[in-house]
Amino acid sequence: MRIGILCHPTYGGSGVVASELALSLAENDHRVHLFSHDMPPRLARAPGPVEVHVAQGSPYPLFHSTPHDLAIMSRVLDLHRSEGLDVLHAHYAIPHAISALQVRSAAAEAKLDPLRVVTTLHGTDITLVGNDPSYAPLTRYAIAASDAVTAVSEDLRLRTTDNFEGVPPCGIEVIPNFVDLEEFRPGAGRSGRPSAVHVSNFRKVKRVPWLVEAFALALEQLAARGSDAELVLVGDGPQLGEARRVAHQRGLDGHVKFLGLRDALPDLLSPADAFCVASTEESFGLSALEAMACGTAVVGTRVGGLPEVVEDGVSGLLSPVEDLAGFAGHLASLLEDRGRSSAMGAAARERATALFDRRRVVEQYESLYRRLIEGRHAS
Ligand code: GMT
Repeated sequence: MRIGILCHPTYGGSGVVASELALSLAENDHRVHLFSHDMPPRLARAPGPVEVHVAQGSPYPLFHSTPHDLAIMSRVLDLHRSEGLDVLHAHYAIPHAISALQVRSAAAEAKLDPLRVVTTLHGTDITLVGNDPSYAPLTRYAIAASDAVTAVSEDLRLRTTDNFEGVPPCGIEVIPNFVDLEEFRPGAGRSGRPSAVHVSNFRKVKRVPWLVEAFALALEQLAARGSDAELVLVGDGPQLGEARRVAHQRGLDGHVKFLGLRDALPDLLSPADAFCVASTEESFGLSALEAMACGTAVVGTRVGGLPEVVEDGVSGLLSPVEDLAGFAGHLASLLEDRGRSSAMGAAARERATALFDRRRVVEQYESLYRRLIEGRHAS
């Protein structure tokens, strides 16, 4: 198949899913083009035969900001005209689904080969951004007009049908995120000071300062029993400064390590006794899945699709979103009992293998594309 993928060039989340999907499809001998306004980091360091198109547009004094979305649409249309595409797969509704639909219309008007638009909803494109009154009408249109819509969790599918009245529930298929079990695998084992790790873009929704507070409470419990631990924070973003301030105020300078953006995720995830996710919203939790594949149990909040990824009490421990003491208690229990954290980590790896194996999930996308091309898709 000839497949075009549109995505945001993000370090995590949808940018990673789109890049990994592009690489896997190319490995399966499809012709794959990826379009973005910058190079997605996961793709930049991969050798796979995906053709990447970075379109940024030209600045002009009339524009408040350069409309790179239009430049991307132009590039897709040009490629469809010259080489032809069967499917255009938009990751994140705003603006990519709209761009893909516009290209589909332009292609139809020019009597080019038919183009099927698949939109994958990732989370905040429905819950925070897409639901905002300034974007909601367009998000509703994107969902209704796409040839197929997928959501990365059952929770997100339900939220979409609740938030966007009139979208038929059967019209949204759940295709979960996935992980490469070869790349993300358990390492040599744990030794030294017990550690918890967190990876994110440090946006408000991830609540990293709250996580540092929870770690401070956990450390107090551990210290009272003569134990010690550290928290490793990977990533960068708007709340990095506040997280640093909280760590300093709580006297945690020797216990919290800030590593900034890193690529060597398996090496950072696999030695940890726990992976922490303190988000107020999480449609799936891709980094939690990557940690699970590395054999690391998750301490998290019971929000969104996270309970579909982490089986509470088996592959991790989940607590209500405002329960700081509960979260801290879970963290302390895994940091002080290596036997328990290892057993949960092994269960986490098993769950990642059984449900979220890259090859199996990529097949689901291929099957959806085929059904669309053959005109067999129900909606
Ligand atoms: O968090 C975001 O706003 C970014 C978004 C994305 O598109 O990168 O993340 C969402 O998509 C990821 C990939 O499907 C999911 O693993 C994340 O859970 C989801 N983030 C939220 O729902 C907050």
